[in-house]
Amino acid sequence: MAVADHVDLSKFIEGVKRRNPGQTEFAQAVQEVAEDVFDYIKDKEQYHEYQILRRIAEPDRVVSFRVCWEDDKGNIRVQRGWRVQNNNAIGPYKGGIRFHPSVTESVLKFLAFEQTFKNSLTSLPMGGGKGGANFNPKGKSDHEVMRFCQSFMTELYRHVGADVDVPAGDIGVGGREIGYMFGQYKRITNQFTGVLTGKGLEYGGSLIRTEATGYGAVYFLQSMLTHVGKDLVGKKAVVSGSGNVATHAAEKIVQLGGKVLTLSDSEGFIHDPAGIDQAKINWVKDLKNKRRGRISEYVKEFKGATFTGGGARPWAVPCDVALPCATQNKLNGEEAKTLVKNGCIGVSEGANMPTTLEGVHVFKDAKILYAPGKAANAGGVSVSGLEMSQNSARIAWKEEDLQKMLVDIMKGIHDRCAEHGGVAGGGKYIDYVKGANIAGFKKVADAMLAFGVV
Ligand code: NDP
Ligand code: 2IT
Repeated sequence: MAVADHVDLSKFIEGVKRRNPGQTEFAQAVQEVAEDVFDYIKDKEQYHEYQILRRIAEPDRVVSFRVCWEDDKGNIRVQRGWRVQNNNAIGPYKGGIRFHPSVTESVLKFLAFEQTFKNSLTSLPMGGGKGGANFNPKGKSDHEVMRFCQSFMTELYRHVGADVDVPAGDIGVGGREIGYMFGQYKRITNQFTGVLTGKGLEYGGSLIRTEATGYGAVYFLQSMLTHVGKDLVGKKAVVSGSGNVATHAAEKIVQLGGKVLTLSDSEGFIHDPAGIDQAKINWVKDLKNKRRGRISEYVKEFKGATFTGGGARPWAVPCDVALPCATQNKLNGEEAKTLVKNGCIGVSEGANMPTTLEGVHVFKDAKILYAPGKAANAGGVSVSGLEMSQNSARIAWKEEDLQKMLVDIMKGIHDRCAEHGGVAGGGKYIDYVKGANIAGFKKVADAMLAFGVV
């Protein structure tokens, strides 16, 4: 059978850009995967013949809908909501919901595409999806957030379900928002099912789901360091973000003997040369989750720390390891060069696609330990998968058992990346981007081959 234009990487990328005009984030995510997968499939005719990558890069469906709600002053507000169901070859669609003014269809398509590979890597039966809205929760009252979440779910409920599509949290969506959405789903459908993960412990949530993404990113970093005979003890860490993923990544670094120097938000970063210890991390969690404050407030509380504003990022602070845990494209080629120049040996991405394509190439060329988000931050969705299992079986596992499962899953992801990430003549060096892309692709691709052309 003809191989068509599928064999030429640049033509393939051109086609993705042409079919998805203006969707730069989506094209970037597809390109990053295609750069590795094209090489892998070059002598594997079936994947070409069945246009597997082309099909994974075309979401199964994108649902877009209006979300109307009333603010506290009685104004009617209109937002746009989406659910992108990218691929369900290996399990129900699964992936978070993001509420942020920067949310667009392109952003959600990139996230759903990435999620497909990430979920495959976890070894659990989950397909890839993502959703969200261009709603800004900042400065909104609890009741405004509640009305928005209820309105969002009033449309979303018809597209999701415990065996269909199981959303969870992401930027701007935490325990509060999941509670409001779950309550509305239950009310509309009169069903108590595991339709969302990240739920409260009182109503079907799983222990360690809150911590899992940040902890997992550090476990992955630890596995990479172990592979080259090193560990985290005494290592200086630069962390970006100050939300769920960043604070739990910081916590695990401290637990494993490292020193955390920075945290950030969209306004800038704080640098605390004395180290951000557990008590300070608890203060930041409270600031963000309860008081919904800004990271700049840290310097009023803790002497010796500095705040750099204007949206500055922390990558010029000298460190041994770096964990980007904010959002996409917040670490560019120049910043990647600065990290390498300053002696950074390991980067573990808590966020999704936080490094630009140029930055990725800098890390790959420098051959440092570099874990892409789809591998490093898979701990969150993994424990979501374990939450789904517990909901289906109507049981609740113990914390120590879940901890062990998370550690095992992250180790498994590391080893799958290592299996496919070797580089000819590279010795012990593992290209984790290549390893994650190929291992994630293979499972989904083989399932799709089994189904034929559907
Ligand atoms: P949170 O909402 O808890 O925190 C988001 C953090 O990112 C905040 O510090 C926020 O700062 C910062 N941020 C958001 N937008 C920008 C921006 N445009 N520029 C700079 N900083 C920004 O979200 P999470 O911690 O859950 O998510 C962080 C990242 O981790 C995302 O990429 C998400 O997709 C990814 N992720 C999350 C998982 C989870 O389980 N929660 C699982 C896997 C990945 P500010 O308050 O100023 O907006
Ligand atoms: O990007 C992600 O993996 C998440 N936001 C978590 C998804 C999930 O379903 O737990």
